[in-house]
Amino acid sequence: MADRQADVTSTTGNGLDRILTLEIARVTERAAVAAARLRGRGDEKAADQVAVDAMRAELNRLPIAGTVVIGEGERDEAPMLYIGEEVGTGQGADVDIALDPLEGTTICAKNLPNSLAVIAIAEKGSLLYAPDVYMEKIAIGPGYPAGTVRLDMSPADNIAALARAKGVAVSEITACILDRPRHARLIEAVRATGAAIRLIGDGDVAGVIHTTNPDETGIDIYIGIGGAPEGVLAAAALRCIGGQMQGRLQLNTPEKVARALRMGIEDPNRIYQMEDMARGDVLFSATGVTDGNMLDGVRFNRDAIVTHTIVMRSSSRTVREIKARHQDLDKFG
Ligand code: VTB
Ligand code: MG
Ligand code: MG
Repeated sequence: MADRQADVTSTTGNGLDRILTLEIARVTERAAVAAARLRGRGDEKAADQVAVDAMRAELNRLPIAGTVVIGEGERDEAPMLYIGEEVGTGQGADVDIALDPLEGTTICAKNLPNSLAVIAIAEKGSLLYAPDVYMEKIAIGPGYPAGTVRLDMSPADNIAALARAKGVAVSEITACILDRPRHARLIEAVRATGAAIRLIGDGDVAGVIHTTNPDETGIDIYIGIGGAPEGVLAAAALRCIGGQMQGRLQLNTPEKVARALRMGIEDPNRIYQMEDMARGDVLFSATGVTDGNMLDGVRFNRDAIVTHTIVMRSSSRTVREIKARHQDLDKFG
């Protein structure tokens, strides 16, 4: 019996236990439902807080000895799910966890598309321990030759290379970029190529994931500077679905360089490949909070709460979509 239990959560052999693949769906489902109750109420902090509380409660039921390595901020700054917090029952595999209980708090508060509850679980030591700074990112979906896009190429060259690899005109490429003043030059450079831009208010984890299915989402490439934690989460997702991504931390002050160094980052200018940000076996789950291009938001029906989740595992490259009808409504408070 003891052996059996150990087996259920072992990280040996094929990586993380596959049972967790389905278990983590519950974690994002529950966070998404909590946040969705506050959709469109204009209160991002409240929505974020309920998502954090809900995610933590469900996470602590998982048979893992988990450590949050990408979380809601460094200790003392965030009340819960801070970097270094231990989660899970403590009985089970030692794993690292990256999470964002509500990715796109503003989107949720305004009830705009693509806010998500997200989590990634990986073998100990296999996620990039990134400080909460900005990261420059570039990502495309699967099916292109390795190195098609690169952070050390100009935006115009990247768009041209992608169009060539896809076999379409540059004008048929759509880039997803966060709508920020810091991207004024990037936006200008991409527009000058003739490509289209989907400007998003927030939510670049979704932006990166959307590149994996351009037929459905209309997005071919994600470019620009967003949060480093969101970069690691996006890399974890792409490891499972397939695709290419690079990231470079924006360590532009001595204080940030020092903080990164304390987290083990010695070269502040390093370009990280997707595999450097999320190695080994990785499990990823995202549940839609608001309606989006890939996932529906939570529905509160009379007799059930309906959630839409994508769960995946890198070692098998399995991608599952789970539409769940939750009828035990008390569970969600
Ligand atoms: C992005 C986006 C997030 O932060 O990472 C962004 O994906 C970057 O920060 O949803 P700024 O808002 O400061 O530009 C979010 O918007 C919030 O986590
Ligand atoms: Mg968050
Ligand atoms: Mg976020």
